[in-house]
Amino acid sequence: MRNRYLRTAFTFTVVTLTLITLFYPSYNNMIHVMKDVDLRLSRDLQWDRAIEWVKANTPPNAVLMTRKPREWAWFTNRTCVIPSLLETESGNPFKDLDINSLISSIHRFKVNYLIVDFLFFMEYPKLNFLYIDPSAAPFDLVFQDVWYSKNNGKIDAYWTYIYNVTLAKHLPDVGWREDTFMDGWSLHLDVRSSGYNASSDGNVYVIMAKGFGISNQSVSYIKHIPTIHTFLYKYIHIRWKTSSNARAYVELWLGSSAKWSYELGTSTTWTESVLTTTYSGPIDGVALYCYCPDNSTAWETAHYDFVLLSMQSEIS
Ligand SMILES: [Ca+2]
Repeated sequence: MRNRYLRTAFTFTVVTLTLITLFYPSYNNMIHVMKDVDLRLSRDLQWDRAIEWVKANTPPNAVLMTRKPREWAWFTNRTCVIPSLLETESGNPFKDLDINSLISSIHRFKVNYLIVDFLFFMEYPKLNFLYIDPSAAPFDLVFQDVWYSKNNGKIDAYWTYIYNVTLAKHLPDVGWREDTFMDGWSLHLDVRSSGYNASSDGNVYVIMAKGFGISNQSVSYIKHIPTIHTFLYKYIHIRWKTSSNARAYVELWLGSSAKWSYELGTSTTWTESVLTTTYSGPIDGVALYCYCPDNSTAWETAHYDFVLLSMQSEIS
């Protein structure tokens, strides 16, 4: 019995050792290849410090969005997704990707961090402002790093930016409902009226204008807001009414230029409108109008109950 046991143990040991001896070189070789790839990619693309930052500063369940999801998943142990269009006319799912589709996929895949590097800059032409000018991005820049490379005496800079895109999912509405209508409005435009005024009772903002005598004239007031981006704030909710000869207008401004204007029209009863902005970019002001298409000389009015810029088509 004992003899048979020993024989079995011996055979087992010999077989195991033989297997290890046979396969260890290729296992060992694989490990070296993988380590090589690991180091080489990491160094070539200059992500080293960005990778360390992700590992040290993001929770293990954070979702990253990057042009190289496999490599970033390998290096950081985080879930990674690629920004890409599902359908595209040009056949290139990267070339046509704009900020609106990027934000949709950020929401869809519950992304927390967006990695923008030189490769991202090259492959997403409609998003290259995220590389060129991070201050224009609608996200929080949480990390940046630069690496310089000397090519034929010329020095090139390669940046890696990491944006926290979580905040973009929970932005509060911007605008005016009640007493926030009271202050900060200033006369913006007065075209040939003989009188104008704007006031708020803490609930409704009223713009009055009279005595144009010629058609298509207007009075408007503007209020400045912190810079926001209409590709995030896509919708304008507005409750308004006018006198029978006036029309209501709303405009979005950046600095001293109007970026988008919309004619609400005439309504002598309160009307709620949800507008979708077609301009995509930053704004820092909203102008409200009392526009008079007729040559009436009577007082005309435009009333605004609320004006809210929002990410959603429903007011939250
Ligand atoms: Ca109100």
